[in-house]
Amino acid sequence: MAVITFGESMVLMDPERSGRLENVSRFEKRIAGAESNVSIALSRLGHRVSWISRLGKDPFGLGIYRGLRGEGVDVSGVIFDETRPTGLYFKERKAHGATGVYYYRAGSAASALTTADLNGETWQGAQILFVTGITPALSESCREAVFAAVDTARQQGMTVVFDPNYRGKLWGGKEARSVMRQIAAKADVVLPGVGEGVLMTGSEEPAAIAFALRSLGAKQVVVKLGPEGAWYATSEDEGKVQGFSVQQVDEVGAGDAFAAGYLSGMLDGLTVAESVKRACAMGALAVTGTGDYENLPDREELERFISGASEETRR
Ligand code: KDG
Repeated sequence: MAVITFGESMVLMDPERSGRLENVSRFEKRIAGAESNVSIALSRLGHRVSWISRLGKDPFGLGIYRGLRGEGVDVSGVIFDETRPTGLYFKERKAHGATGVYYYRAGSAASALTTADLNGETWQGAQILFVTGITPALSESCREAVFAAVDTARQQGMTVVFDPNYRGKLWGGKEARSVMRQIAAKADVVLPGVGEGVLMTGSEEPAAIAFALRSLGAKQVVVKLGPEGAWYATSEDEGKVQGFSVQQVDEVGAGDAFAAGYLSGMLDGLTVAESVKRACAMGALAVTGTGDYENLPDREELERFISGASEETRR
């Protein structure tokens, strides 16, 4: 496998229309989860990726398992939990365009994930470990698993990529800040949004956030700026990459698509700036449709999108 990742996936109940959730009665059942979104995005781009998790032994867990397998993601490390359910969450599409989320995931199968479930000893040959700041917020055993996985990956010479993915509904800012800083210090690449950067470093400017995270130990930092693009910093180079302009439908999943674009660039040996451009293109495509990953491209579509957008800029 090129990439190993693990975390919780849930059934997403996606409202058929916008408006307050108490007045919405029809939902479409989908699959959601930051790490599985990244896995699907990578698989569609032709990379080999393994997603590890615990799912409830229920129809929702089975649906997620089959959905990911159908997308070409390796799910051989997934464990079905006989006693705990698959997590669930509802989206609310607010009239003014923002998206609200309501979780039903406390005590879920994935929250019982342990270090032993990851089988880190089988990762030899993999290039990248991708972890998010959602997993350490789920439970003590999940938090331990993240730190153990990062240590194992480092020992095996893998590149550790960390997306802080702060979820205020799962834990408080103070605790999150401390844990995320510890993970960032051990990561090779950190991919925060500006808000997460502020939380983790206290700095507000992208360049200052990147500098602070690099001072902690991260080698590359890419600060996501939404439609504006992203700011990147490494020991050799720093700069801004312009984003792509699209009609936004649903912003959820954009960060995961961005991460996948960046990982894909790394795996293909692109420069940091080129990888950031690919990441921005993936993020832009993700927001053009509803669902976390449904709108994500295959490689040909992605290349067409990037070159089409550059054509337009030149005209
Ligand atoms: O990035 C999108 C994810 O946040 C969403 O799919 C659900 O993983 C999720 C979470 O925990 O918020």
